[in-house]
Amino acid sequence: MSITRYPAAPRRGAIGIVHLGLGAFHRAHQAVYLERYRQRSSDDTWGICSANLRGNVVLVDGLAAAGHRYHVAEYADSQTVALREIGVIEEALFSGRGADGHWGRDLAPLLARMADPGVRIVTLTVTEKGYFLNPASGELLADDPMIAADIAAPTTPRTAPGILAEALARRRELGIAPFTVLCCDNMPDNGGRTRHAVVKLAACRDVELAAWIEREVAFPCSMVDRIVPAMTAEDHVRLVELGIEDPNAVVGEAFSQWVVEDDFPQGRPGWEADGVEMVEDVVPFETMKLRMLNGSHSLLAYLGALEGIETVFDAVSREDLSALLRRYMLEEAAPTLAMPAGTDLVAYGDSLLARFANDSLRHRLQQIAMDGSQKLPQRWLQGALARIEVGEALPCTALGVAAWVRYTAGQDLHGAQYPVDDPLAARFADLHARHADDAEALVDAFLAMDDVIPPALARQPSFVTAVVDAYRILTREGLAGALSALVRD
Ligand code: NAI
Ligand code: CS2
Repeated sequence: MSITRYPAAPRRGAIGIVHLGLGAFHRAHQAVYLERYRQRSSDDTWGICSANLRGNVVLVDGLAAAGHRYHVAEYADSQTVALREIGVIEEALFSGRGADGHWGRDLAPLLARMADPGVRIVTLTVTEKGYFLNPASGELLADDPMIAADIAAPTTPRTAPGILAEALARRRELGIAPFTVLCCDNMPDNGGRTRHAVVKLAACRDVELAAWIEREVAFPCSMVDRIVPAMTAEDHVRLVELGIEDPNAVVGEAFSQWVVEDDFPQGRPGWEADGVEMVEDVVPFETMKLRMLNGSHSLLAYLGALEGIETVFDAVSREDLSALLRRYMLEEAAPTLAMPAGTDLVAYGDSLLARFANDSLRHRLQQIAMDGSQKLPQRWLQGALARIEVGEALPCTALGVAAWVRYTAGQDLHGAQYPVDDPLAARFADLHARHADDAEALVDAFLAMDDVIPPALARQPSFVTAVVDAYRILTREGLAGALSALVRD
C-alpha cells in the first residue's frame, strides 16, 4: 500500500475566515486548501473559525479538545492514500440548539468574531436546506418557523441567513467593511441565492441595511467538488490500522476541485497555487457538476436504495446501472450544458464513473438520497425542462423522478423500511397515504409540488406520461425490469 503523510504546519495564525457548517465536507475540502496555503505561504492571516448552527456539538467540542487538529485521509483507491493533519481551524463554535433545548451557546462569540475587522471572508456549507429558500424558485421561505423566529428576534438569529444579516448589520454600524460571503453548497447560482436569502431577511428588519448589503457585499459563486462520505465505524478502523486514532478524522477521495468567482473586495488567500481555479464566471462549471455528477448520484441513490443497494461503489459495479449513468450524462445532461470551448464532456463523464468506482469509499446511497426536495431542481429538473421544451424525450430522468417518488414512501421494493430525511417528508407521507393504490394520481400529486417541480415541466404531457409509465414498471418489475425496459425503448 502506498501511504503519504503530510503533517500540519507547525505554526498557528490569525483568524481571517469564519465558516458556517463544520461538517465532513468543510474539513476535507476548504480546510485542506487552506492548510496547503499555510504550508507554502508566509501569510498567516487566513486561519478559520468554524461553527455549527445545527446538530453536531460533539465535533465542535471534540476539535477543541484535540487542539483543533484533525486528520483527512485522501484515497485514490484502497491501496493509495494521502494522510494529512490539518491545523488551520483555529477555533470551533456551536450556536445550535443544545441538549438543554437552549439555542445559541456560542452565538455571542460567533457574532463578535464575524464583526472582527480581521475576518474578511465568511464561507458556508450548511446544506441546501440551510438557506431556507424555495428549491424551485429560490425565493426566501419567509413563513418557515426558523426564519419567522429570526425576523422576530434578528439580533439573536438561529439560521445562516439570519446570522449573516446580523453580523453584517454590526459591521455596518461599526463602520467596518463587510466580509465577502462565499457559499460552498451544491446550489445553482449559489452566491446569488445566498445573497437573495440574506437581503430578503435583512429587509424584514431594515430596508436600508438590505440595500447596503445588496450594494456593498460580494457573494461570489463557487463550484465545489470532492466526494466526502459521512464517516463510518469501518472508516475509523481503517484509520487506526494506519496509526490514526482520531474521532474527528474524515475520509474522502483524492480528487478535489474548487472553482471560485474572483470577487473578493477585502482580499483573499492567494490560493491559486494550491489548485483553486479563480474564474470570472462559475456558472458553466457549477451547472456541469450539478447535472452530470450530482444528477448521476441522485439517479443511483433513488434507484439503488429501492433495490437495497448500499453504496455508490456497489451500485456502479452493476453494468446496467453504470450504463444508465453514461446514457443519462451523455444524452440527457450534457446537451443542456453550454461549456467553454475545449470542454470534453465525454471525458468528464468517464472521469465521474471512474471516481464513483473508487473501491475505498463507502458512500451510502441513503446519504445522497437525503433532502431530495432541495436537490432535484438543480440536478435534473431545470435541465429537463430545457430539453423537453424542444421536444426531446428524457427516459432516464423520468425513471429517476419515478424512483424518487417511490423512494419517499420510506420502504424499498423488497419491503425494507428506512427513514425519509427531507424537510418535506411529512408532505410526502401524506401524498403516499392518500394515493397509495393509484400510480397516476400519486405521480400527479408529486409533480404538482411547485416548490420542487418547475410548473412548466409538470405541464408537459410527455414528461408526465413517461414518469407514470416508469413508476408502473419500476413497482411491477423491479429495478432490473425498469432498466431493461429503458434499453428496449
Ligand atoms: P455533514 O452532514 O457532515 O454536515 C452538514 C453540515 O450542515 C453541518 O455543519 C450541519 O450543522 C449543517 N447544517 C445542516 N442543516 C443545517 C441548517 N438547517 N442550518 C444550518 N446548518 C445546517 O455534510 P457535509 O458532507 O459536510 O456536506 C454539507 C454540504 O456540503 C452538502 O450539503 C453540499 O451542499 C456540500 N458538499 C458536500 C460534499 C460531500 O461530498 N460531502 C461535496 C460537495 C459539496
Ligand atoms: C452528493 C454530493 O450528497 C450528495 O447529494 O451528490 O454531496 C457529492 O458527493 C458531492 O457534491 C461531490 O462533490
